[in-house]
Amino acid sequence: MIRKYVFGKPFVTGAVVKSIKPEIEEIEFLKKSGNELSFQLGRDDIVYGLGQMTRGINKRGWHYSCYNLDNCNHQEDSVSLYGSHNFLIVSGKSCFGIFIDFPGRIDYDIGYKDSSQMKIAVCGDDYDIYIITEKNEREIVKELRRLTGKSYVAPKWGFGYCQSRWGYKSEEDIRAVAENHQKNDIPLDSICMDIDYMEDYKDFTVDKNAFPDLKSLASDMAAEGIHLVPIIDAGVKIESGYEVYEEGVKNNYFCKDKNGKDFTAAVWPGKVHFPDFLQKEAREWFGSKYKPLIEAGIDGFWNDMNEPAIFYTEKRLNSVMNRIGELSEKNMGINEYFEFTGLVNSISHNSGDYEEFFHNAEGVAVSHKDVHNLYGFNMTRAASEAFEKISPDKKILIYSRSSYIGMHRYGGMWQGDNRSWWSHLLMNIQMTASLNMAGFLYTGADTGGFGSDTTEDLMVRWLQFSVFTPLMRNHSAIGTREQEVYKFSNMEDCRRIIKLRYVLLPYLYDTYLKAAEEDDMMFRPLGFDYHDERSRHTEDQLLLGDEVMIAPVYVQNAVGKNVYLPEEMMLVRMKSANEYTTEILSAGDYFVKMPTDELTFFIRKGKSIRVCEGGKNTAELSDKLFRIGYLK
Ligand code: MIG
Repeated sequence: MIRKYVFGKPFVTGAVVKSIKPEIEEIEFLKKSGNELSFQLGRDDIVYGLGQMTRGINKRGWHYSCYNLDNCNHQEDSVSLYGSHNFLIVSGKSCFGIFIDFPGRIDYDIGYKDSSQMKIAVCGDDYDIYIITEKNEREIVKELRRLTGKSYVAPKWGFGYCQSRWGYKSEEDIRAVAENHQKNDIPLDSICMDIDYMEDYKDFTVDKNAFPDLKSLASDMAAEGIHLVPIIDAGVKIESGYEVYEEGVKNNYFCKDKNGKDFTAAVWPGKVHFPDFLQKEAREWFGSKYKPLIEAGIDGFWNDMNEPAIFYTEKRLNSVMNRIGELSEKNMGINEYFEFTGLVNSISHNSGDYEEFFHNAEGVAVSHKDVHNLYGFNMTRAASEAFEKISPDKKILIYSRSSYIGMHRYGGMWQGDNRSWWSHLLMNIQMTASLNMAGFLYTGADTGGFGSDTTEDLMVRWLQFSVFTPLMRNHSAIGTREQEVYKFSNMEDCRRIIKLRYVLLPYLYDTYLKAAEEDDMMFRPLGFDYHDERSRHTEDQLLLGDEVMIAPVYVQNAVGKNVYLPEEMMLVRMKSANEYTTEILSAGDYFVKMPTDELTFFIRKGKSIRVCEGGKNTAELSDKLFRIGYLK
């Protein structure tokens, strides 16, 4: 059951698809005072949720802020990431879900200042609160999905292995990736094209020197079963004569500054304007720009920098420069030195810049600050709605960096700029469960880690987790150690795991489709199905569908890990479709050896999964299907 409570005059975010009559009674469960909601946490209560966020599956013991942020240095103490998913489930004596539909900032203190108190501060007066009560956590999630709509369904090839790197500079680089996969017998379904393919980082352009004939490249790749997936950034370069810029200016499709002029910020292309994705016309216009690429044979995209990320604005840069000028005239003492570094660091991703521009929401000027969390959502909506028209018969793959609840209807998301850290592998595991709660089924993190240098064992361990997630993409940042798996001495182990992805694909894709159809989750915390204390507090094992439990290794040099089995399960060790062993283990604790050259997972009591013999890509999957698990 869902109850809706309306405060003030909420902005229509587009998160919700079902209209519900608001209650007039006092809000249930939570105490409201001004715009702060509080809840007394019981000793054993778990607080699930917040989608894309740092920390564990249980969000207790820290504070968070849902305000989309490009934070490529995020770690344990970060409080904001790329998306905002204001959905929590309190599970304990009472069990209920809360969804706050508000496009500005919301701060959460979940037992941080006082371990027995949860406090939610909405930074505004106008919002909807939905309280969901159902018989268990999984049903609460389903009810949220019925409220916010069906999850986007990615094409099957989006489940293939993807190789990506920021720094593939030319057609030759792309062809080399394809060839190396072929030569080394490593399956591959797609290659991402990062910003380097564009001419001067201009959206919807292709650098003619580096990529003289994108159409032939795409068709050569297609012949090998490989899809190209170019990136599109939010900011449109200011350059006279550049069509996208000219049209945007002419039609008032860009966000405006305080004086009604097109707002300028600097991102990769240099000075840019931001399309006003809150305007329907601007969405239709921007969406139509994907068409030539689709006509050239492209059928997948990733939308980046759409928080939107801002490297600097002229105004802030000038004021910082002036102050630095003043400081540099003196002989800088230690205090001035710290002021100086602080000033420099304040230039990028400064949320103060969000007060400087405005959207035209159906004729009303709205400060970006108040609707900030809707930007990436609407960029992806623009693309997704356009794809329905441009390519009604063929599903286009789309995933975004920034998001808000409701965007799950239009596309998937990747988990942003992580690092090649073991802690980020664990975070990836935990975040996958939380994202599923918020409706984001098509998701995955940069396998191997984006920033920092990866290691061979981190890569194979990460693959051992990503092998289960919808997006399985090896992506890394320019300047870091190259991490295409064929560059590693442990290529054979990596190849084995990637091949197993294709073996598992019938099961994975079916499970995903079923979750999308039934408004369900693909990945769940153990506590959703098992209610014993150990299960409820397990942070590093997940349930996949109704059949599988996974327990990935995320510690360097580990030979295995402690695994908790809430009930009898079958331990499966797989090296390939033809080489695997199974062993039935009764409920309890085990140290399970997990070598890097096999995939280790568990099949739940009485269940089985349908797999195949694999293939070099999703189009050429073997039709020899067989079952693993409890077979009668
Ligand atoms: O400021 O396009 O998250 O995946 O490789 C960095 C370059 C911009 C951020 C994305 C990342 C991508 C990178 N982009």
